[in-house]
Amino acid sequence: MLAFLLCGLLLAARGSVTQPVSDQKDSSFDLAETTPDLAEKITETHAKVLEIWMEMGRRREADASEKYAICQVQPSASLATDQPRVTGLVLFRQLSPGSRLEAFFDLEGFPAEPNVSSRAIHVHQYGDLSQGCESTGPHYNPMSVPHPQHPGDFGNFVVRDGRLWKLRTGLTASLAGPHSILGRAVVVHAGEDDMGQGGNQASLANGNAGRRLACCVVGASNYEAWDRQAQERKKRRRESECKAA
Ligand SMILES: [Cu+2]
Ligand SMILES: [Zn+2]
Repeated sequence: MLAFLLCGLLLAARGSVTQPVSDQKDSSFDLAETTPDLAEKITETHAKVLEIWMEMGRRREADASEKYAICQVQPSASLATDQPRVTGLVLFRQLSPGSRLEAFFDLEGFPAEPNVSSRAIHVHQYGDLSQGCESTGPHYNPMSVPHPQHPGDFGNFVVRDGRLWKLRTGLTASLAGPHSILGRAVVVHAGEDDMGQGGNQASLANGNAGRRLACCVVGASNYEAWDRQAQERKKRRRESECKAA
């Protein structure tokens, strides 16, 4: 791009100074000597183009900064003693402010039922765990839309042998901008999300996902936890490929 602009400038300069000297036998000339004003203008323009180019580069770099977040899931403080105590991690990565969010869920402590079950996970409005997960408020809903269109409506997750281990990509929640989920809560529910199909008011507010088992506050982090889980996922994939072979 820069090379193209400079070539354009040089050609324009040549075009404008070639005409008056076209009758000379030797057409080579010193631009600065022939038209000092023009040479100065080209130098100025060159400097301006270079400055714009470097500014664009700086903005690109700033935009490309990846964001990471971590949420350490703990059983709700207000949970009855007969309820499962779910713990674990939810990790987030966003490659640039405008890109879709990736989230990795690693939770354990669900009842090890013989059948596979499904549990809802959402982002709730407040990062307030003072009354357990009950004080995290309703679903985070900055655009005042019905469930399941909230940015933190992560949907249902399959639980096998009491464990949930899942990477989700293409999520609309964000770690940047006015609707960032940083400082808000991730809530793990006892039931399944009806995805707004329950036919009642609650379905369009929270998907009738049932009791709040566990929760955490989303905090900014560096890349390390994300990279560790990526390594672990690679290792597991290799192991399952070896078993299959
Ligand atoms: Cu919820
Ligand atoms: Zn929702």
